[in-house]
Amino acid sequence: MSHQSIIPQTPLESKEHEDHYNKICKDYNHLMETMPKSNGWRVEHLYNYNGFWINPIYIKANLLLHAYFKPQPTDIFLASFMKSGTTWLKALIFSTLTRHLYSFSDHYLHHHGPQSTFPFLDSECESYPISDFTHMCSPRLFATHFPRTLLPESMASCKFVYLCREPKDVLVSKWVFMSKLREKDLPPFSLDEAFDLFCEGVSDYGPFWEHVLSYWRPSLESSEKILFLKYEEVKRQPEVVVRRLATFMGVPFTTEEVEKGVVENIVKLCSFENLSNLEVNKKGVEKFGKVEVENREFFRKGVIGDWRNYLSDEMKQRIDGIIDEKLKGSALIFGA
Ligand code: PAP
Repeated sequence: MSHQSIIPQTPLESKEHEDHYNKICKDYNHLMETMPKSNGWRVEHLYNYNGFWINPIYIKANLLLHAYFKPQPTDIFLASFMKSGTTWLKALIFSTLTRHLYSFSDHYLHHHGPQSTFPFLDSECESYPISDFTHMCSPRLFATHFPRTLLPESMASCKFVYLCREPKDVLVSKWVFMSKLREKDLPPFSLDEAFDLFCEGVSDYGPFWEHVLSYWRPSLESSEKILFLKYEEVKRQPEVVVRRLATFMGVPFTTEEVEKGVVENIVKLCSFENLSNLEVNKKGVEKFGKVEVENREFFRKGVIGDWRNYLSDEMKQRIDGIIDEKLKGSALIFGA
């Protein structure tokens, strides 16, 4: 599917609004004609937008986000590279923050997919007018896959939880997911092709290493604003991570809560085994802009190291070499 130029669809409130929106449309159309493009994973092409490979829908969303989204200092963002465990972290963050509102025997997450717990900002900004999100209680929670450098500077006062994951597991998870959602009129997408593109940095929101570094570097300077997490550490020590999350979000667990097992209950509620077996996550569907995704697609295996079932030794050597080189000097490392 090739991209289409955007023209205003909605009657706009005033001449000033109309001019502003028309300018954004013009900028978008100009970008689409000038940006380098490469093969896409789900859609035909990704475009290199300020150093990152982005689906055209989200380039437009990014322009609208910059123009209209008004962050509040109390907002908390869950930022992640795709397929790093966003679904899991959404469930953990939501159930930690709302722990006084739901009982663990009849919880919101028993009836709703984790992706529905708070808005995915990138999709929310897909079309004009975007919501002002003023109906949301404070602190408002949002998820995004945009790298830090593609987000407005005005978000600097907000808190970010950043989640990343071992890149070979990300690659495999992303290839399986995108192959399923791939537009039907496109040819099949082989793992070899996905692998080569990933190594060149070309996958939605890539290069992987630039994305991770865009949050890693500022997290070193302001750990009170950016909590940098790895999927593997959440897997190994979920209770420790949930307690860190609560403290970071300004709602630390009390001794009484810890003694009553609230942390363990949250971890159990959000475990892969529990969530993936719920009816809502076997049969339910979530809408992201115009794209519908079955909840079960967000739960595949949920393990560390599944790349071993897909990548050869040679592929491992190549991708590890690239990641080592790109992250050199950053002190950021991923386990094998
Ligand atoms: P997204 O980028 O489309 O939002 P995201 O949720 O970040 O996807 O990643 C999905 C991965 O998290 C899947 O990994 P896999 O393909 O290697 O299996 C999915 O299985 C895994 N996942 C989802 N929920 C959980 C969970 N509760 N615990 C551990 N892993 C999980």
